[in-house]
Amino acid sequence: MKIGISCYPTFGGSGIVATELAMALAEGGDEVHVLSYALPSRLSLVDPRIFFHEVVAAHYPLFEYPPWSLALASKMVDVFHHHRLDVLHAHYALPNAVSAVLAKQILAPRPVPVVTTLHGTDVTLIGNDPSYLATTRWGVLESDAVTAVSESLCRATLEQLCLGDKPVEVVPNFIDPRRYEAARHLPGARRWARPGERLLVHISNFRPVKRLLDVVEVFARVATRLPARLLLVGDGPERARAEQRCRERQLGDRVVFLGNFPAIEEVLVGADLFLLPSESESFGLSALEALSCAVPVVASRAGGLPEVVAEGENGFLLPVGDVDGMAAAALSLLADPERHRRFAEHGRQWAVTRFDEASVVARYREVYARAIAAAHRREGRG
Ligand code: GMT
Repeated sequence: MKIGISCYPTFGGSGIVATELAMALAEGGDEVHVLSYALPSRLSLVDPRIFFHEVVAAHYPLFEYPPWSLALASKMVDVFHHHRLDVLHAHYALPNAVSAVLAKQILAPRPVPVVTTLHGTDVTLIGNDPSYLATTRWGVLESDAVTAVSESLCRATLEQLCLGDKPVEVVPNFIDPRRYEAARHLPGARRWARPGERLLVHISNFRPVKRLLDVVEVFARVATRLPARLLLVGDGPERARAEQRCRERQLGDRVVFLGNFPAIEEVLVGADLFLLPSESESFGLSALEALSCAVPVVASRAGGLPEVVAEGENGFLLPVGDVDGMAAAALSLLADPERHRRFAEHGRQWAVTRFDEASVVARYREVYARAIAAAHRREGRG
C-alpha cells in the first residue's frame, strides 16, 4: 500500500504515534509519505520506503496568519497525485483531517480515501472551541474512517462533536518493545540520581492540562520522607511557573528540568515512578511508555488513563488534583520494594502484550482497506 501520513512534528503524543506507525508500516513493506511542517522528532529516514514532505506555508504581506491548512491540503493533493497514494491518514483533526478532506474534494472524482485518527485535545479542548467546532466536525464527518485512541475519547467524540451514527473505531496507541528492550541495560534515569535516591519522572509538553504544579507538589511531599529526585522531561508554557514553585518549595537541585528529549526510554529505564496527574488525558502515551520500561505509574483517574494503567497492578489512579493521595500512593509503593518489583514487571508485560505494535499496525491496515473500499464505492469504481 502507499500511505500518506500527516501529523504534527513536535514532541506531542500524536506526532510520536504517527511517526512510529509510519516506520512500522514501512518496515512491513508499505510505502509511507509523511507530511508535516518540520521533520517529526522521532522519524528516521533510513528506510528507503519512507519519504518526508515538508509543508511550507508561504508568507505574503496580507497574511497576518499564513494559511497553513491550505498549504497542507495543496501538499496532500500533490503527493497523493504524483506518488499515486492509496490512502491519506490524518493524525489530529485540526487541521490535518480538514486539509485531507479538502484534498479529497480537490481531486474528486478520483477517490481519495481519508482516515482520521483523533488523539484527544483535537476533540476535547481545541477542536470543540466555538472558533473551530464546525470545521472539526466537518473534517471528521467527511473522513472515510475515523479512529480514536481510547474508548473514553470515542465516547467524548460522539458526544462533543454530535456525530450521529458516524462510526468511530477505537485503535489504541502502541509501543515498539524493541526500543525499550535496547535501553534495558543502559544506566537510563540513574545517571541523574545520587546513590540511594528514588527517581520520579514526568514527561509532557508542560501545558496547563498536564497540571505540572501537581507534579511538583506530589514530589515535594515524597521528598520530605525519602531521598528523592524528580526529572521533568519536556518543555512548554507551564515551565516557568513550575520552576518558581520549586524555588518556593526549596526543592533546589532535587528537581531537574531536562527539556525536550527524543529518546525518552533513556530517561525512563531505571526510574522508580512516573507521575501523570493530568486534568484530562485521552490515552496517556507517556504513561504507557513508562510501563513498558518497567516504571509504575501514579496518575489521575482522567479520560483514557484507566484503560492504560491497571489500577493496583502496575499503578495507582487518584482523582484530579488529589496531590496528597498521589503522594501517599507513591510513598506506599516506594516503601515496599517487593510490591514495587511486582508492579514494574506487571507494567512491562501489560504494555508489551496489550499495546503491542504488530497487532495495532495490523488494525490500521484493516482500517485503510475498509476506507479504500468505501471511497472507491462512493466514486462508483468499486
Ligand atoms: O496534549 C498532549 O499531550 C498532546 C496531544 C497530542 O496530540 O500530541 O496528546 C494527545 O494525544 C496523545 C497520543 O494519542 C495521547 O496519548 C494524549 O493523552 C493526548 N493528550 C490529551 O488528551 C491531553
